[in-house]
Amino acid sequence: MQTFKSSFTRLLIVSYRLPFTIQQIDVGTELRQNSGGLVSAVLSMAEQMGQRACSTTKIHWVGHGDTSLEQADPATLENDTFVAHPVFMDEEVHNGFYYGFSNDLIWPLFHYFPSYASFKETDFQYYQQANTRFLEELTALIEPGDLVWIHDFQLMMLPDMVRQAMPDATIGYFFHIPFPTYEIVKLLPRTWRYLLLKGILGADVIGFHTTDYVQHFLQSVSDVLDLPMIGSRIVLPDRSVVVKDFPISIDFHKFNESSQETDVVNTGEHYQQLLRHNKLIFSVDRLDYTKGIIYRLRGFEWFLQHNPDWHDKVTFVMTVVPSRDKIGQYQELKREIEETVGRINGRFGTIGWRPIVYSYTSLTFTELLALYTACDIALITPIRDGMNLVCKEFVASRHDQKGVLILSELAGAAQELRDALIINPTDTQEVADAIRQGLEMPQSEQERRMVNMRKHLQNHTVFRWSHNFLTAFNDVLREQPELETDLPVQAFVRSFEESRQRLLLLDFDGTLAPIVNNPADASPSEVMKNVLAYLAESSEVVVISGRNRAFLEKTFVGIRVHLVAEHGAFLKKPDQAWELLDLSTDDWVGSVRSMMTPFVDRFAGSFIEEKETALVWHYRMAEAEDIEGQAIELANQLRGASFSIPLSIIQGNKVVEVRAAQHSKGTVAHTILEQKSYDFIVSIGDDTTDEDMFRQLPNWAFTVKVGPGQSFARYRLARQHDVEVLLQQMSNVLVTNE
Ligand code: GDG
Repeated sequence: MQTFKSSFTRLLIVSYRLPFTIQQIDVGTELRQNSGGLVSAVLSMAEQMGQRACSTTKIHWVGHGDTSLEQADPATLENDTFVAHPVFMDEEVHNGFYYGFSNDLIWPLFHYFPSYASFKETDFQYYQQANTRFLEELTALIEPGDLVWIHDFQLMMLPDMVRQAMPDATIGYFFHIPFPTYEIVKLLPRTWRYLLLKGILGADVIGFHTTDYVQHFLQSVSDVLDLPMIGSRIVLPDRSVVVKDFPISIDFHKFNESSQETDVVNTGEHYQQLLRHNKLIFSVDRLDYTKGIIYRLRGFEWFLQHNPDWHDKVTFVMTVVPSRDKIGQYQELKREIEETVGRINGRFGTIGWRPIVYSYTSLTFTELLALYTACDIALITPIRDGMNLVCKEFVASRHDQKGVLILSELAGAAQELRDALIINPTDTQEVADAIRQGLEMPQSEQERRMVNMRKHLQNHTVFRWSHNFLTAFNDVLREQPELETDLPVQAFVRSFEESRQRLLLLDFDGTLAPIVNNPADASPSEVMKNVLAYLAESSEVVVISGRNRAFLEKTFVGIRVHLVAEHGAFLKKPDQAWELLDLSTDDWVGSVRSMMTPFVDRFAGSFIEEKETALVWHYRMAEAEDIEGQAIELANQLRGASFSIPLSIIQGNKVVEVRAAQHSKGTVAHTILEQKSYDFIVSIGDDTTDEDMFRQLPNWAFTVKVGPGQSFARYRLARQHDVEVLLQQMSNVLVTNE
């Protein structure tokens, strides 16, 4: 597997936690590695880099440092792979930033526990101050050619801080926990959510574990910052940001191989002996309410209650790793876990059998692997989890291709490990059923599932994760490209060039002319006017605007374009007078009546009412069972049919009403399309009123939305200026052909 792009001289990782504790020893200090999801992932990556390590390729890691280390000799803060850069801050700032804002607000909120979230203005200030402390440490460190990779929810404001301080820096940001839907983000005060999202957007590449989290993030950015998005890029005024999913993983070979080592095998056999060769269920997680430990216990209890034949034959080894247990909520959770374990063991246990072997401790790597390999089921049931590496490690450890993974659908990993028994952790019965299914699963099925999952993990390792993240920087555009769009420009221009009957439907404000404060001052650039004049010689160019007739006439004087004023009420062809577009024709009435009549015939009691401006099918008195379905059917038939003018079809209370549509950009587009048959249509607009126009066009037409926001259009141009560039490219191709 390839590693980094050599274009980066050094890698600077920034995370709340340093990947090692810096411990006082007799003479000075030394670095010792910690455990943890992020740590495991980056350490694996570091190991790979370390194989080719020389002093210049060391990874610099900036992370929070205990104040006791302030006096440490910097020379002792490095090992063969890393240089550690501890960030120090006042205890009060740290408490508000870490325990407060990060762990008491963002963590519960982003894991969908809003009732656990504590919103404190002072904590937000501490969060800003702490992020600034990280910035200060970084500023002293960054050199040209460095890649700065910032991690996780504790440092959401840092990317933008670095960007402001060093506009040319290359910055990556990875978010390790779930990014929730906008409904959750919206619970944050307006300024906070604005500053947090803006903070993240300081990066060049932003990564999440799953496509869902990416979508949620983009939705929040769109709602809060209203920025245009082109494919996987968010377009800012001076640069664009790549946002993508990068599912984190593990070092497959490390788990596959280490699990076959003698001490692991011996420890596993020892556990099996101690537990009288019962079937083993295993789980390990940090003490946290997101991990679903109580639900898991309830699932196991339900299983025992309904499966007495399994009593005495199965043992659940449940390890909870101490974490944050100075916080009241966590102490309460620990108490509840211990009470529940006690109750279940008391209820089902016997002198010779303890159904749950619970420990509140952390395991050595050997013990962890021994349990991964000795167990029959890994029971991983978080209520929310960004990814969850434990389940991946379990699968990678099963070189024997045995064992069953029961996995919560609410863990990011469930998107990848489809051959697990996927459960919802709050569904006690489902968990219990999965336990039984897992215990009784034939070996051949275990193997089939395990082989598939192992294949996936073998191909999607942590090296691939970091590699993909780093290569995403290749897609970063440091300078705004000439044309920022997802339109297949070449194919588009070719199709324009090859067509004979061309129609260009163009909105005015924000499309042909930049938006300005005083609407009277809006005007297309000279370049734009020339291009329009040129295109109008061989194509039908229609400017469709909400503006009045006088304004449009004055603005486009001397240019032979068609003008549509007041959202479709008036049309002016070149050298002709303005005409009022008449929507009052009742040509449509006969056709609509003939579509409604079969329904009247079929459903006794229903009838057609003919109003002056509308035709209505009433079915209140009809008694057929599926009458509502029939009403939908009629409305669909009407919507699918083509009439002389656009109609509005409304499904009301026991009625289907059809009337001529009001003037809109859609009605005028419809009228224009009726007049001629075109073989090329492009429609460009930035406003919600342009959506009516997009909807009226055939699905092969090029409909293009300018700027941010939801749209019915197939394509997008990021900025108004891009319209000019696109139209220029279209006119260039005609010039070349002359
Ligand atoms: C975040 C997200 C995301 C656990 N207990 C022991 C032990 N561990 C190791 C495991 C695994 C790691 O800790 C836990 O990884 P997770 O993925 O479950 O979660 P977090 O560290 O909380 O982190 C999470 C992760 O970031 C990565 O992006 O997956 O969703 O919350 O490696 O093996 N290791 C040892 N003894 C233990 O008792 N030796």
